[in-house]
Amino acid sequence: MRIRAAVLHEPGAPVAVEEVELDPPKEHEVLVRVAAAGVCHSDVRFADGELGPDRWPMVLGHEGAGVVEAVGAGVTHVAPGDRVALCFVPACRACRQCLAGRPNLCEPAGKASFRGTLLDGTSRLRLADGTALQHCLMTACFAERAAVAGAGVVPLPDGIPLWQAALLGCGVVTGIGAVRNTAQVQPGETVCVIGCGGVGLQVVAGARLARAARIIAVDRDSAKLEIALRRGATDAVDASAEDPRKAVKRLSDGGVDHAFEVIGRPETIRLAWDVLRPGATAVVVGLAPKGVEVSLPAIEFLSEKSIKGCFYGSSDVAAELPQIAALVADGRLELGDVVSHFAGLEGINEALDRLRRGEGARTVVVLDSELAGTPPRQGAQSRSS
Ligand code: PAD
Ligand code: ZN
Repeated sequence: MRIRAAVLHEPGAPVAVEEVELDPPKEHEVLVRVAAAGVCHSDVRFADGELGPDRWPMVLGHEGAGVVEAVGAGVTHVAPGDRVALCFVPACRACRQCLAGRPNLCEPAGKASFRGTLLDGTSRLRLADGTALQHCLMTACFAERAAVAGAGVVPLPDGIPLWQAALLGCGVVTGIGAVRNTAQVQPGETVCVIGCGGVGLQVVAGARLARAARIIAVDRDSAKLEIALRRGATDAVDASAEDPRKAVKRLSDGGVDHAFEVIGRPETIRLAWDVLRPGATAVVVGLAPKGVEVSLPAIEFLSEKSIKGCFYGSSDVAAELPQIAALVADGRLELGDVVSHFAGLEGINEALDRLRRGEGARTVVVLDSELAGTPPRQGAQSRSS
């Protein structure tokens, strides 16, 4: 079928919104009518060619929600008409990482994701001239429809509009999972969140849900720091106005138990390290461009500080996303407040530019306004196209 999609032809050029061909789902795959999709800084990394060569042409988008339209043979956990969130690691449940309890690091899913294909190594997407298109993180949801792996759709409970559910499959699962699973923050501990964009604001909420005693939000945009305070941060540090290293150390009485870096830059990864108390851990959620290196003062390993990576919140998304959606449905986790802008598919370049400039928390691209549901008037500041 012919669908409209946001296509990255080559980094540096604007993303094109055009008609492409989408083949029907094969065995163990699902066709989803996309309702809405969030624009994440990882999309900027792809669009700017920062994740290495050969990652285009590609249909972008990896955070979204919609309604199942068709299922391939062997898919039994969803049926046409079901509301679903998209998940970009369709875990095989059989490889050594899956069997070791780390389905976010599923090996076959990782390989396909890196190739830009679905799990069988082929693409369902083509340009009008027949050129195969890559699927961004096996999701490719800046498009009217998406063909994805069966395990790439997670059924949603009622009571959560799809424009909000669109955020679950990347930013929310990653941010909440970073706190719960990667860092395992305990009640009463002290947390610092460096970078309070679409993902960092979920880390803040995760820390509140984990009952951290002190949650210090760091950003250089005061608008996002205000949202962080509303989501449970106890302190805000404007890195454009004061030295964040000194401020966090002062506020945490010498250093925090957990520092989360949610930007992907060497200087802020170093900052996360520097604000730790002895024995504490820095978690790097931010995705740095390929080739970027970080240096640490090695003598400080003597104080038993550690640093660890985080992919997809170290989460078992099929199990945890419904639990997180339930928190949203019963009012314990707000999602609408992180949405700063709505856009149509044509607004994608503007949304990517806003992220490059550090403006706005999350843009939600609405592909089907009827399915997406109506956001409250005061929910987002503007509709950019
Ligand atoms: P974003 O652009 O919405 O947020 C980044 C925030 O950092 C913005 O609020 C900026 O104002 C702020 N910022 C930038 N530079 C500085 C600085 N020097 N000091 C203080 N604040 C600063 O991005 P996002 O929230 O969509 O994504 C954040 C990162 O997380 C990004 O690198 C993305 O690729 C990565 C990511 N990782 C995973 C994962 O699985 N690890 C998943 C999803 C996103
Ligand atoms: Zn993302």
